[in-house]
Amino acid sequence: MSNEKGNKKNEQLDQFRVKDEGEALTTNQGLKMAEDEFSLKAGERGPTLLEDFHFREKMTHFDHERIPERVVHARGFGVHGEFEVYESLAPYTKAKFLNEPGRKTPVFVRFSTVAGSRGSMDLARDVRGFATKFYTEEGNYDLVGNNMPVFFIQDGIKFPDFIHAVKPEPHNEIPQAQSAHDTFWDFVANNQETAHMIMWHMSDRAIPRSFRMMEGFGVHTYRLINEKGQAFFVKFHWKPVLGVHSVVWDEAQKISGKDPDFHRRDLYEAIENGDYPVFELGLQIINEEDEFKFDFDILDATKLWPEEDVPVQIVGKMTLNRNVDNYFAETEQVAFHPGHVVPGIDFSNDPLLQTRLFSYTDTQLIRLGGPNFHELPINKPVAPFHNNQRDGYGRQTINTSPVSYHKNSLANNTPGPVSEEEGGYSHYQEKVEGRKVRARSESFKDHFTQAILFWNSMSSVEKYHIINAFSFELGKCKEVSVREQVLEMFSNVNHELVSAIAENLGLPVPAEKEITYAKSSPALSQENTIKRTDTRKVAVIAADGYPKELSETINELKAVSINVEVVSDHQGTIQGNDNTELPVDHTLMTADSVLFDAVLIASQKGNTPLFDKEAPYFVKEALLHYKPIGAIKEGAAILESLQISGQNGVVIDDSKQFIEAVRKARFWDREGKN
Ligand code: HDD
Repeated sequence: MSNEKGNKKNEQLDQFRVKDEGEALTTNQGLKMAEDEFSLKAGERGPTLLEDFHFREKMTHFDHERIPERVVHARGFGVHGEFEVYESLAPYTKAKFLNEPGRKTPVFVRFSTVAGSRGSMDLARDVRGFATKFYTEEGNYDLVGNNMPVFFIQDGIKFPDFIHAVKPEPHNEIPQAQSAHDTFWDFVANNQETAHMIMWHMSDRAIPRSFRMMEGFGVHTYRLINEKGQAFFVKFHWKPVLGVHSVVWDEAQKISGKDPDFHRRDLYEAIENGDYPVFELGLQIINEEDEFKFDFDILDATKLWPEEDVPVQIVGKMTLNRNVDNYFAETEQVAFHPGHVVPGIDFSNDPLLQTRLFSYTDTQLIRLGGPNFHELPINKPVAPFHNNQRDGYGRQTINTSPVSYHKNSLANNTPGPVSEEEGGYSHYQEKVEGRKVRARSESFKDHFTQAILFWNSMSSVEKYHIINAFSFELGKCKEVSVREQVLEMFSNVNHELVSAIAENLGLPVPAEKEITYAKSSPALSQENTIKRTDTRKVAVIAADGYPKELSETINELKAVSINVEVVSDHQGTIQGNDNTELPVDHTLMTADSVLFDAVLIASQKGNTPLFDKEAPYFVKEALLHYKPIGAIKEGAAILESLQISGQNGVVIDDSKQFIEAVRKARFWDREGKN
């Protein structure tokens, strides 16, 4: 855990931290209590008395311990960190935290899924929220994004409809944290602006390997404003230095049972181990005069800006380096809002963004119980705040002045607005004119071109996964009409895609449409991502009597920052044939192949039947999930018995090659061989 000095947010939080260990038990009034196990009764066997203030206080507090979960993104995990720019971005923005290299701005990041409840599993097929709060000297700036660069709808007035459709169906509250049901797909087919986002949602991006291995996107077009008042359209990106990686769907479903906390555990452990996740901030910038130069409308949140056309400039980095002290106080009570901006950052007219600017404060009012949620320690800016807002539930600030209005003479007209030069926020004076209408802009009406772009950009393995994801999801829909409508809709994207899904569903293939759009964007394919060994997790399966080469191999793996965990048939330690000892992290009962990136097997037999039964199964499952498999000495006998020794990514007695296989992560050419 990093406890940086000079981190203003951390210092501020310190004023609120309380250590209870070693202290006497008191009531909330500070009264020490002599008894906490028994309620106050009239006689030892008599009824409990109303007089028992201690019981009443304890029980009342407990009865009120829960707050409503977030209406979306209820399941999440937050961590602290810091952000710095590499070079001043003054040519684009006057935001101070983006102007000073070397200045470290404290951040709090909450990752989440969208549809599931607070206790749902991490590995749902879903979009991941990626919300960052920068505690800047000029006030809090929130970049509330996702791990996909586009969205399901174009106008936020449809957000309640969309969320109703994806959440568990209202009559029976089934299914939890899944889009594989009728109402979701009925919404999709009848709101075809969803087409592009659905391609992302059916892709591997919806089942990340780790929060540390996914991109983040601000999604909307925002504006940057520099000191001279010039404006630039901007899209924000977070690029993980570990690359973008996913699990496979079968694995995701199994992880959901074996470890529903897989993603939060992964992030928590990485930070505790000092493997701080790093994301680089990227900007795509379009000059104001180029607003109409593209074959899509840059205000449409269902469109991305292909990186090959508008390059992503890497401008800074964020390091996540501290876990929270208390989940509820920090992660549950943190309140993000795309409308929390600082001078130099402004909005565009994207109608999805515009509606979000209303929703976020509104939702905190019910979730956090009133208008003073900005005073909660996690939400409190490090910049001082002064205004004439007063009172309300849970007010903590003690405003001492009798004057709580503006304008005034009694306090010399303070607190009062300050000029832009003095840091006052002033909205970008965009010229707008038009009639009041409820309508979709003509320029928002192409729903399929970028869905095609996405499909064209996928590798054949990624395409195969998309076909399977559609087939799974639609296969779970009961209404044939819904399945048919979706097939018809996606025949606008690709014929091969819908033909394969139709075949899996046993439905007629929709008539082939003429599709001429042939562009692709290599940046969209995960095949082209960074591949590294750092923090990849290898299960070493070994038993007493393991070969002497194992210790050496483990050292080699650790030298390239691979995390090694020993899995055996009993807890405690195991002894090698060279009399070395290894502590056991898991047994074959408590660990499972889906929780690791690769397997290294060093023994053929254990002391218990558990080894004979589970070790080959462990290896076989890793094989079916295309993962690297290594064997040392007699461990190879297990590979022989499974008849897999010749396959790609299966390495015997060669630690260098095994490390290379771990770096590569998956061996897709095994498809159809096992
Ligand atoms: Fe939203 C939460 C991201 C569209 C209304 N949203 C929420 C969170 C993330 C996003 C990451 C969780 C924040 C946290 O961790 O506490 N939302 C997005 C993105 C969108 C988007 C990237 C499209 C580009 N959202 C969106 C629309 C609306 C909302 C169109 C409504 C008009 N979102 C909400 C909300 C939530 C929320 C109801 C629920 C909890 C919260 O705000 O604090 O206000």
